[in-house]
Amino acid sequence: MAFKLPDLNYSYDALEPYIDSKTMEIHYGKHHAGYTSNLNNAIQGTEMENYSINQILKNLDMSNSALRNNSGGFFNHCLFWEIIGPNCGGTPSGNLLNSITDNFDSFENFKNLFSKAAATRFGSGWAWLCVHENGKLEICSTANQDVPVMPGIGCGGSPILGIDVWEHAYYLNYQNRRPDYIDAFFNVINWEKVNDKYIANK
Ligand code: MN3
Repeated sequence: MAFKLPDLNYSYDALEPYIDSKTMEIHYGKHHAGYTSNLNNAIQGTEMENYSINQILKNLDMSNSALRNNSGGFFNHCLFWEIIGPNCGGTPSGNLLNSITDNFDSFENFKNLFSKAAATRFGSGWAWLCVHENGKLEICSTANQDVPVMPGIGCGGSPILGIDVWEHAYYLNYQNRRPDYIDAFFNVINWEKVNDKYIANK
């Protein structure tokens, strides 16, 4: 069963001015579509054709670079489109806010730490907020399309929030100003979705 590019639940221009329409069009329609078809090519004719994306990631042979890059690229972007949206931003509430306060002292401090992880990831990659099974939250970053749940990544738990810091995610609008893009990203985070993921994975 082949993986499919998931529907985007908002229009390309819905996240303006924070994420511009052209970036959305290329990022979703070209980059994510490319990871999806390359993932399907990488698993074709193998037993992984019947695996879920989570099974593929958790059992990954890290030396298989085509599968590593494209299973990660597929999964990471699925999560990314889900946890951002129009009329979002602000601060989390409920269980997630309590947990962020417990783990990082305050939302502001969490925001600083997460932004720093995203700003200091050298080259291409992602910064993450992950939850462990005991409810503990962790901020980390990964290179390229690596996912925290891949074997031996050393960045634990399940990702519930991620920011794509590949240049393709921001360069048209922000050029080399990655910190401005990171600031803007906080205006499109769908905290309700992140809270749902927190509850489902802790
Ligand atoms: Mn991307």
